[in-house]
Amino acid sequence: TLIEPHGGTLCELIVPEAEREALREKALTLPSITLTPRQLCDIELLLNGGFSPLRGFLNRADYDRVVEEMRLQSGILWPMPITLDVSEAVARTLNPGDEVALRDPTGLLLAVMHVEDVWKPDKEREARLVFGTTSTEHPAVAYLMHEAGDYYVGGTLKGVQLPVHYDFKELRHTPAHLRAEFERRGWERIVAFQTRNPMHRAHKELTDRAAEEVGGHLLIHPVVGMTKPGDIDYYTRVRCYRKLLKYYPEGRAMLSLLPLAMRMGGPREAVWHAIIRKNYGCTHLIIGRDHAGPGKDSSGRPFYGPYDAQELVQKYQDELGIGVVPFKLMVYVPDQDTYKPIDEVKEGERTLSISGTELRRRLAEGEEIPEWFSYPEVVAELRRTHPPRHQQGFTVFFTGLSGSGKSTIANALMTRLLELTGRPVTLLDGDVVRTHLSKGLGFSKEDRSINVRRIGYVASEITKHRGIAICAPIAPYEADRQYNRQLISSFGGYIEVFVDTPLEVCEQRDVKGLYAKARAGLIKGFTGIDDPYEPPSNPEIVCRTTEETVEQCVEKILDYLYREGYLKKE
Ligand code: PPS
Repeated sequence: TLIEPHGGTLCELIVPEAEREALREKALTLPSITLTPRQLCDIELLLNGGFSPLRGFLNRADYDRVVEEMRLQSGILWPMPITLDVSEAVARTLNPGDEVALRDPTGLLLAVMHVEDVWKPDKEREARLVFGTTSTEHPAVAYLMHEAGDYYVGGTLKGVQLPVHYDFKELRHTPAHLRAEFERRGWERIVAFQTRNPMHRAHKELTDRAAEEVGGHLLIHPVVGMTKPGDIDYYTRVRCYRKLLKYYPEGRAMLSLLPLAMRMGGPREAVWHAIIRKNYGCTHLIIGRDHAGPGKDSSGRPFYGPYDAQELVQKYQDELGIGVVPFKLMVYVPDQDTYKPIDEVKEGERTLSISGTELRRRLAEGEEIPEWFSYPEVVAELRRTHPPRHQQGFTVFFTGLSGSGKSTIANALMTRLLELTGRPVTLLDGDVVRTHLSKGLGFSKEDRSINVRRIGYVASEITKHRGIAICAPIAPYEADRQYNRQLISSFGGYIEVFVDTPLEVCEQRDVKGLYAKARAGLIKGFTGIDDPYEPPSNPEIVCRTTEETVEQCVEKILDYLYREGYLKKE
């Protein structure tokens, strides 16, 4: 017999087949809310019973007690507010007693909600009590303050269907499915491993030890809903987990994907994870160092203590009914070719470890990743989506006044790259862009901003596809350049080149005669004359065309690309 769900019954909220058609029909007459990515994750676990005993998004009284005491009105332990946030405009159209259709972004009906409360929450209080901080450096607090609507709608759900997934279908299970699978396999003691990162040998050793400790089987239960911004995408991770799975003894481990939207809420989140795993039929949960923590703030201070999560779950262990398997950090002991929890390492014993940052660096530089650290098949999967720099795309983004020499250097750089690499290169020059991409836009602040961000978007796509983009607009505003930098850097290299030619020189050159016209008042809002140019605050390269020739500028940029590894000498 398997462990009881939290609260005693598995609350699957999909109505019986016979009622679904009527519900769909009725929904046509109801107002609709289109769910956000995070709400889609939440509703999946509400509907499939992963969030048992919840029967919908929290109403006001449940919300208040969860925030303050980690309990539902019924007294049952529940640590995380699961709320449906909406804008003030939407909130104004809803009243207690109403019904509202909840849909995915394609319009597909997932559930009908019976509205119990509509209210404006005290977000600051929620942040402080639930996450222990009001700092928006905490991702959940940032979400709460900047992304979530200002009103909450609470009420029970009648589910029509689960959100649709087309990927990894055979690895997605509802709690009922997973429970049935455990029974089929005859598994009774099952320890779950929660993760949002790729797994390497340390994790393999740790999970093996955990399964031995509980005398049972292992469920690798990675989060594929929403994790911490900047994490490795789940497609890559799941391919890695699959490769790793082969290394467990036959019949010991199983992989299932959890469509959870994490909050990075540390201790409270750990209690939540325990409840979810219990609903999925697990008897134990591994809780490691800094479980579900968001890391450190910008001053280097961690949001939670390293073992706060373990302690909180252990405190409620009896009430939760699911066991905690606490784990210390695992380190490699090369002299014995084995992994050990750090507290079992003897004095003077040599240990090795590779941090996430160091791993990323090695991937980027195409450096060796030792076999003691990971398995060759896992590393191969990581390298597929994280190739060394010379196989990544990059963008060289020129900025400078009209007539500063951007286009000339950009064109010269393009021909040199074509000569050297044989790779596809796209030049997004100001004039080309304004003809093909931004026709109709003028030179107001808003239009320039749209123009520059459009260029950034196209460059980011080229970079994502591992090509080379060269951009050469004036790009007079720092905010737009920073926006592009952030966007493009998430896909590959971003190299900003400030063509720092003094206004007097540009004006003197006046290749197109535009400065003369601007001075004469024939062109209004000309950059440098009566419209601002904000010099870049952190360009990778500065070209001074009054001191350097075009060729020198180009060689300087090429040197940089070789030095940083974006180009490789054949
Ligand atoms: S921006 O600010 O980045 O959107 O500008 P960009 O797309 O690079 O376009 C600049 C070219 O347009 C011509 N032009 C003007 N420039 C600046 N201010 C005003 N008001 C203006 N009106 C027309 C000018 O020739 C710029 O080309 P370059 O190649 O920079 O000289």
